[in-house]
Amino acid sequence: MTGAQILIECLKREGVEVIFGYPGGQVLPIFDKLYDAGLKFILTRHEQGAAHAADGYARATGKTGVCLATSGPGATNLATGIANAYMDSIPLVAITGQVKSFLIGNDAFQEADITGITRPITKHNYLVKDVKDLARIVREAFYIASSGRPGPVVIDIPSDIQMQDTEFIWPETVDIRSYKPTYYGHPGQIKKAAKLIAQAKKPILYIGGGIITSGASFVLRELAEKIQAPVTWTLMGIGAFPATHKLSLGMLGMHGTGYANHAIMEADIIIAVGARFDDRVTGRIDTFAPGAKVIHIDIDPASISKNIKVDVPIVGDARNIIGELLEQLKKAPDTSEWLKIAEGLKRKYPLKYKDDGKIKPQYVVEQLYEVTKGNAIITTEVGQNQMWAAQWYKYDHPRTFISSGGLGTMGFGFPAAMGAKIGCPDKTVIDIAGDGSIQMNIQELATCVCNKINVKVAILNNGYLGMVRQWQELFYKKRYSQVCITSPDFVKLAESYGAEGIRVAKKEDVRPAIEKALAIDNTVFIDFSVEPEENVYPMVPAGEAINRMIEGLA
Ligand SMILES: Cc1ncc(C[n+]2csc(CCOP(=O)(O)OP(=O)(O)O)c2C)c(N)n1
Repeated sequence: MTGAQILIECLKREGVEVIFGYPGGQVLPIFDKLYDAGLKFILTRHEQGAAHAADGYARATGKTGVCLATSGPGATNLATGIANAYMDSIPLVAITGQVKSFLIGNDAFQEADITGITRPITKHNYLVKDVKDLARIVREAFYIASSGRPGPVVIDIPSDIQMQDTEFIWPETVDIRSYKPTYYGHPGQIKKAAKLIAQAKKPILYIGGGIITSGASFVLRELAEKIQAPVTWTLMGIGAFPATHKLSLGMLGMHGTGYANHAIMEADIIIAVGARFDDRVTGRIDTFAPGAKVIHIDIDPASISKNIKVDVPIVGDARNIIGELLEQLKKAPDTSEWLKIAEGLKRKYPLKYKDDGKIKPQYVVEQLYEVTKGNAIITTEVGQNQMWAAQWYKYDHPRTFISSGGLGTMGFGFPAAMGAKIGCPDKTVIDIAGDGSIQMNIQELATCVCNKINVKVAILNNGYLGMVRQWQELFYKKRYSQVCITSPDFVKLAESYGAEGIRVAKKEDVRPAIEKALAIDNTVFIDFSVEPEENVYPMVPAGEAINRMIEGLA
């Protein structure tokens, strides 16, 4: 078989259902074999769109996403998407073409050192130097991408190697000497944690994306109910615990709920699972949860005690460890007083906005929740839209909130929605977008229409790069520098691509427009003219303690 044939055979054996990508000179042999390979291929309109779509597919399904691009500019266009997946620990295999082996290093046409460029933003990467290694490399790439703490893996394949012949040998097993993720926690540490929890008076569960990755939502819920501890989560942890559950405290951090931020500061034990104490969560580190002992469960040993000193570190898979912990926990703590305090905080610091008859972005998100009854997959762009989507839609299931957490990539939500819809065709998929972000990958409208990918885009159109404007308002004396952004006529633009557009300028039209959009069997842009200077509250100023929030409302 040729290298290209081997690649495709390997992808099939890995169970790949769909590849997102874009052709070019250095991947012609692969595209030639794809012609009749029977694999679903989605031709995006930009390689960045392909990477984000593969990422969205992976987040929605739990499977590994695959994207493919040519060398040089094709590969560098993937780089943002690869970094995005890396920051959020998303399993992704990115395949790139490379110039012919003997031209590497010669500044050949469309040569870019993509393994060099992506080294800091991949879990691992490969430059294939011998066609005989290809099958093993593909197998390893999928294994590395999806095991342990998942992440993106790049396979860079020179075009001459794609054409060379060799015998195809499928490696039945993968054995990488230097890579052995730990899945089971240390029994002694688990025992210690169980003991601490049993003595707790004010325990709190602080959970992140790791719960979703490990499929631990169900056992986590069991643990929370058993120890009657309130649960708060990071942006990446949204959906890991039901937002409508009575123990839920919502998201914490910079734009988290007031009650979560106050509660964690009062806790005596923090049980952190699959979360990494990001600065957006802890605020000023030296003031964070002063009275709490910290139990940290994470599959990545490098995450433990990186930002916060941990009392009981447990390395391994969240689902296994929580299961063990449940067995060890003989006696549940009495938290009735603590839950009363948490309830009091909920009453004292509710999420709120001023309803003055204009279209408030929060109201739009609430209506999206009401109309979809919480059953949609929501993707987001980045900025205020993202925070409102996190705050005002209630997520009860894992993999229903898809957002760029670590990198904060504008232009992520729309292609990610495409990928999510391909992975979950029976679900309603809605991208909650800003007027700035949507313009970063708006060309994927063509991909949606051409492939009949029915996603909805709810544009919270405030005429600004809203989140940056908010910072300029609050911290730069309203000196609005380069944040007023013009947009095309989104309705006409959608129509010109063969999609549909709806403009909403009055509050009473919000709900009917959403209902109408959902009934249309096509991609729809709904352009909501929202209050231009609405802010996201509460807000913890950067570098402040997380219970020192700007409330924003009288
Ligand atoms: C690719 C990229 N460039 C710049 C930024 C910095 N940034 C963060 S939020 C934001 C404004 C987003 O504006 P918009 O999409 O209109 O959303 P809004 O905040 O108004 O909801 C910008 C420019 C970013 N996150 N990503």
